[in-house]
Amino acid sequence: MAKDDNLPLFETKLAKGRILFQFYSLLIFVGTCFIFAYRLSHIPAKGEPGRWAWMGLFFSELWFCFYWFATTVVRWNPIYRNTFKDRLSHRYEKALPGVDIFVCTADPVIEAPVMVINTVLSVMAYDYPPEKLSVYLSDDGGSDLTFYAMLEASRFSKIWLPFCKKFKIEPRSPEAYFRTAVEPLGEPVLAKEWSTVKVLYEDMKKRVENTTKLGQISEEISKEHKGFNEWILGASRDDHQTILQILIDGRDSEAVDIQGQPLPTLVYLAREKRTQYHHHFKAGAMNALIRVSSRISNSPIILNVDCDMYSNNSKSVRDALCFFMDEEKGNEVGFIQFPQAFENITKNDVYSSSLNVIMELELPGFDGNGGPCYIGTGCFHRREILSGKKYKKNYKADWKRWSNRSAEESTSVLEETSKVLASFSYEENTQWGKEIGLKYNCAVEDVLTGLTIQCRGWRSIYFNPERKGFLGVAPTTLLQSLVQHKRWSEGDFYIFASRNCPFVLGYKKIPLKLQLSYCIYLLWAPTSLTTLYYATVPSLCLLRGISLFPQISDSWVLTFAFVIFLHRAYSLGECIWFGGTFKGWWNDQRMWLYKRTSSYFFGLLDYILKRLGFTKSAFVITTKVANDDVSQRYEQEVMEFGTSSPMFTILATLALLNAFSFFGGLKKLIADLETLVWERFALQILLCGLLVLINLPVYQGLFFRKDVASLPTSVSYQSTIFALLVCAIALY
Ligand SMILES: *[C@@H]1O[C@H](CO)[C@@H](O)[C@H](O)[C@H]1NC(C)=O
Ligand SMILES: *[C@@H]1O[C@H](CO)[C@@H](O)[C@H](O)[C@H]1NC(C)=O
Ligand SMILES: CC(=O)N[C@H]1CO[C@H](CO)[C@@H](O)[C@@H]1O
Repeated sequence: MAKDDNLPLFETKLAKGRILFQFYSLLIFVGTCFIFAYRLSHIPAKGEPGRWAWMGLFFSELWFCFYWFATTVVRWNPIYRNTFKDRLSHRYEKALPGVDIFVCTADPVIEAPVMVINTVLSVMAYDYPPEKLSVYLSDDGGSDLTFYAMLEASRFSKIWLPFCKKFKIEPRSPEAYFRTAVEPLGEPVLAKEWSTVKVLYEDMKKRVENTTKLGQISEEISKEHKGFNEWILGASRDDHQTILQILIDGRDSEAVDIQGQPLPTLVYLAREKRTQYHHHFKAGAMNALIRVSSRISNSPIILNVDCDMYSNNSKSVRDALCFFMDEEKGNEVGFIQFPQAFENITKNDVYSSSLNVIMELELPGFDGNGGPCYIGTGCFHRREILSGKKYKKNYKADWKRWSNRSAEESTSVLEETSKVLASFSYEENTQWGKEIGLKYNCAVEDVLTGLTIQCRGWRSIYFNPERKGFLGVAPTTLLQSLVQHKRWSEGDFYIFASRNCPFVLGYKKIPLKLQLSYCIYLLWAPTSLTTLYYATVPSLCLLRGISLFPQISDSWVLTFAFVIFLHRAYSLGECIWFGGTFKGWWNDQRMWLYKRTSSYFFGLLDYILKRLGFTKSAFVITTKVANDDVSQRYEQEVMEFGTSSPMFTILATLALLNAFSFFGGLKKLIADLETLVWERFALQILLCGLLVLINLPVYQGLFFRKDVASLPTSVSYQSTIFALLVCAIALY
């Protein structure tokens, strides 16, 4: 036995510079105490104007302080992980477990089939024994176009996989690879094969795109595979029988690539859908996949990725196994979450969609507090935990006893017997969606499912390698970004306000610091109210002539200045540290405000309306394809409005309201140079001015831009009227 046989398969490191952060937190804490002391000792007397506004402000500050406390708990103790893949393969190469990979897509128009198969090909090409890999595509769009693309992918994989392995290329999504790779002219062998494969890929892409554009399968193509018959029988998007096709059966001795090596199993699934039944969106699709795969391959490890997230690192499976198979700590690990990273981020990240601080700092912080949440994609699970298994001391994974399939069972028999598992009736009156599988009836089923798993005693691990494991496409318009956050905030608040609240569900099951950590996302929605308050009331009071902050000559002003300055300076530092720019930070501040005043506010409204029984939940997928104009504006970092949406009306109203108040305040200042207006209102004018500054793109969109992506005139009218109305009410 070699002596490294006892060494762990992964290591954990503490973040550096925690002392500095702790010192900073202490300063903020003391500063905030002073602010509260000021608020309490200076409450306007009964009958004086502004008493209620003052109380509201005090309450908002209390709330912000609590929220800040939760974000500090998250940042207190971030940890970082590192794996030793060489030790893994040295010890376990022959005994590696099977891995099932789920890719979910929901709409052939929004999620282009070419993108979907690129993701599928990238995960088929993992550096892992192919006979142990099975890739499942769940197509909730139930589209023959996607099926056709998968058929093409299954053929192309026979060339692509050996090519990847022979030349060890990265990344293994053909589109991403050929987009960035330079032709290897120096190496004749590679160069020849390289251009052949490239041409073959481009041809296939053309065929898939042509068919997608046409919107239907030609008769010639439909003769190529028996699977197309399912659509001839009449399958529409929301009403069809289960369609299950095993495109490559890894057990089949003929399923080999052009070099005679085995291929991963590849399965296409469109679960049964009937218009009269609720199908539970992605959670329903995942649960159908869990059942179907348990019949076909039943691997002990499941990876799930969204269809726009290709694998950027062919070793990610091995990374994940280093955690699961570690002899000492591996057995308590339930799931391993990789970060969500994007390749479409522009330099200054206008919509703040890189989620950098969340991925680089907050989730490592969760890990330090007991384990990251599950974020729905790029996550490896143990199959058992998805069937509701509780962690027990001395649990030991058995990586062998898995396959349910008898040796002589043919592919078509297997297809038939697996189909029932994806049918509707199968779930009726069972625990699926409740105790087993992913949870239903929540817009962020992933977070809820992850929390439940943690409460069953399993540890989760966050693994964020330098080279990202998965790369996706970030929202490229303002509305997409706002709508996405609306759904998240609504679902998150739903969890908080239900019996699944971390403080209730997790009581004595997960550490208190982890329960608190969850709050920073679960409480997004209510944070909208205090933000709205802070963004309107001080400005309106300025207009009205009510002072809410200390005079500039008063020493109390120092505490406000100190806390605000330090807090923002820290945030700027954090942003720059994780690879941002100053402008990127400024954009992030704007998006912080916009998300809180529109997305989270509407998320809260939606939650309340749903509770009162008014609206049904609808899962809105954010578009992953953009037309050329939109992409161009995105690349130039010009803010995209273009349509009228209540969210834009709110944003524009707030922007105008602050502009009016700001100019009203200035007017007072100039008219009354004697009477110390500046003295009394300095902080309010400053706050209002900052809000105006941050809203510059909105004024541009309202008045100065003429392109199609400016704010529509209807929004301009509405917001102007609303803003004037509110100002008038405040004045009289
Ligand atoms: C795709 O369609 C174009 C015209 O729409 C045609 O010229 C081209 O040959 C088609 N390509 C393939 C691969 O079918
Ligand atoms: C993706 O992988 C490539 C190498 O294949 C690497 O150069 C690149 O940095 C990776 N991207 C990210 C965001 O990590
Ligand atoms: C949807 C979208 O905008 N996709 C773009 C992502 O970024 C790549 C490279 O920067 C573009 O080629 C895509 O069009």
